[in-house]
Amino acid sequence: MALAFLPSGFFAFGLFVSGSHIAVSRDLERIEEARIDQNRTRQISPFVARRLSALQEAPRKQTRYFERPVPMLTLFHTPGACSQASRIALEEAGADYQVQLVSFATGDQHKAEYLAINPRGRVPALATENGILTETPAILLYIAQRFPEAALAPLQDIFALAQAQSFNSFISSTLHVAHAHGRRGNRWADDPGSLEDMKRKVPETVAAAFTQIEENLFKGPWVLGENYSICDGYLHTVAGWMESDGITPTRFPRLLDHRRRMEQRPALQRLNATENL
Ligand SMILES: N[C@@H](CCC(=O)N[C@@H](CS)C(=O)NCC(=O)O)C(=O)O
Repeated sequence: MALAFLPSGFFAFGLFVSGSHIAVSRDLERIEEARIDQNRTRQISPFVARRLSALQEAPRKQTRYFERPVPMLTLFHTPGACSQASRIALEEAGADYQVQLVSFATGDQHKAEYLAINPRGRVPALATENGILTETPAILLYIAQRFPEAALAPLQDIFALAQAQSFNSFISSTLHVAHAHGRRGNRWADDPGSLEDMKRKVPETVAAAFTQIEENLFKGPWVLGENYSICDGYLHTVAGWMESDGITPTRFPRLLDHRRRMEQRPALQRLNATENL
């Protein structure tokens, strides 16, 4: 895993090549997919279009007989934000990836360079050789499918996979939105009284979402039962917001146990030890 900072390292992604290698034939398949996708991607961002052109040029200029470096997956991430869930999944997958830090303190998410990556101005975004992905549940599923050997989702069981998606969607569309009413109330209201009212309601609405997880959705010892999955890193990320949302974690003993289990996982320990982000 590599780490870089915005904005100085911002355009590094366009040029960066990882130490990982894949067979040329697989690479060419990806280039072909990227070519098919190119028109659509161009509409999203000129930055991505430039990246795809570089990809198309690359195999002709580089080796014919050997494996060649491919662009590294790049996660646009802000410490403490929901992008941590994607970071945990990449680490659990053993992926070769780099992190580009997006600083909310300096408003990086609203700058033109980042809006070219994600026009919604939010993290996470994951840059891949096929284009840029946003929205945590989609990124998590992509990682699970891209690294099937890591067994981060029940890919062969359509019902269990739908349950995983159901869980992640609940976090993204209900729990996270309730949490955002505390700090990002200005997405929905301007009146100071309305903002205060939304903020006051956060401990109640976020706790209601955690109650649903504790009592109904969480199977234990992991979210989906016996097997760890992409849902666990996502749960761990948002459960880490409890204290700042005015919720006492001991109200949710199963989730507290989950927090302890997560902290014992080597992937999380690696992340905490290297950057403590
Ligand atoms: N639905 C998106 C939500 C992403 C989101 O709201 N990210 C927050 C951080 S947790 C963000 O980037 N906020 C920056 C801002 O609102 O300016 C997802 O699940 O990925």
